[in-house]
Amino acid sequence: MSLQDYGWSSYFKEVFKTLQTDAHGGTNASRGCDVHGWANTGCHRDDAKPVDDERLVEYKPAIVICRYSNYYDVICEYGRLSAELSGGFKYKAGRNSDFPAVGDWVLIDPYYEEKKAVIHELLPRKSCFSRKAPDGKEDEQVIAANIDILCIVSGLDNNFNPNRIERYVTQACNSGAAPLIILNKVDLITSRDTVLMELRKVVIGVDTVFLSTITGEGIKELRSYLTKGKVSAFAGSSGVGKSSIINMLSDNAHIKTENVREKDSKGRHTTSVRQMFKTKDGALIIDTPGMRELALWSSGDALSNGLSNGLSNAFEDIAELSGQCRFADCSHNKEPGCAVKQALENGALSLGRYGNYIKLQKEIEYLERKVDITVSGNTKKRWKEISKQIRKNK
Ligand SMILES: Nc1nc2c(ncn2[C@@H]2O[C@H](COP(=O)(O)OP(=O)(O)OP(=O)(O)O)[C@@H](O)[C@H]2O)c(=O)[nH]1
Ligand SMILES: [Mg+2]
Ligand SMILES: [Zn+2]
Repeated sequence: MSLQDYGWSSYFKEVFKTLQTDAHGGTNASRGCDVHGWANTGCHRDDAKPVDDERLVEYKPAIVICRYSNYYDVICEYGRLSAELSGGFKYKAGRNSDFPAVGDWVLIDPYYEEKKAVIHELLPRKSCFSRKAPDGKEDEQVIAANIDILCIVSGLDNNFNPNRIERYVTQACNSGAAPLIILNKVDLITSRDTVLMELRKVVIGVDTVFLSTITGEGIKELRSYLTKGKVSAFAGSSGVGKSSIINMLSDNAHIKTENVREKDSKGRHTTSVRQMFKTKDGALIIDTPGMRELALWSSGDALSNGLSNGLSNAFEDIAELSGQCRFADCSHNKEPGCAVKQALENGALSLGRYGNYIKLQKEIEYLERKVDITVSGNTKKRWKEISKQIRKNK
């Protein structure tokens, strides 16, 4: 089992390495600074606690693929284990968002023979799709972590509501995931133009796929977005067909689906757990329970800023060399007078490390582009206002 298949990227690898190095030989001072400073590596858990346990070096990274109320299913390099939180973890965690969500990378102490594990740490998130907790408390509920794409599913029966879609798009942009609109049950309508016209009044510039799990239309187009190693979450109201779509995309998903109520096309909240599956192309897809409402939640920090800082921190050597490049905005690729390339040539910098840096830089640029997604002027303005308001209220 390869962790890369589950999205274990250079970003997580670097964070994990830093943690281990610090736990192994770091002084208390450096541990306090680096491990405390999750924010420097792009995490919005600005008060994340340092790792006390010297056994950290023995812990293994694992991804959470299913969250039940008291335990988690995780995948590590040796396969699937059933995991519980350590006492220390529960003690340290205060807010909802401190607990692992599906898509999160955690550090576990594995007990392979019993197929069990204990979760000790949560690695900082690259992105995080949240809403305000539905129980009325001022707290965040993380729906899925580290996702690249948010598939916003809408049914073209009585469920179709462009304003609701706009809300999801807004929250996707806020979370650092690229939104993709899926208009399902296209077999039920005659005019797509009317639907698109209604949608484009509020949402512009977001890719949209017409789909039907009955005729199979649009599945191929949808697959073209869900490529190997990419993580996407399917969200929307109950009964729109999220689980039906996932059943079509993944051979090992056999999720229960249920008819909607005829009079208002409302679903019956059939899915109750968040769970990750794999498509045959190697993409990771998360099914989520239908949402009655999506109350916006802002994680506050500018995600891309955090990530860029994280990159310079993790690759201090390259950051230092960058200062000697001829051009201030050198991308260390083809520019003349590049100190990084020169270090590569004279062996001061290894090709592997340089490769990791470039890959990570691309990932960050991708994230930045996604955050800066082209929603219509009005939507953007309103979104900015909403985000500002939320931050003020925090
Ligand atoms: N006509 C039509 N019906 C569909 C389509 N896709 C799904 N359905 C039906 O819609 C109903 C609800 O589908 P689910 O997949 O259970 O919906 P869900 O979004 O997972 O619902 P929750 O789990 O409650 O959030 C089922 O009866 C499906 O058969 C479609 O493309 N066309
Ligand atoms: Mg479902
Ligand atoms: Zn350079």
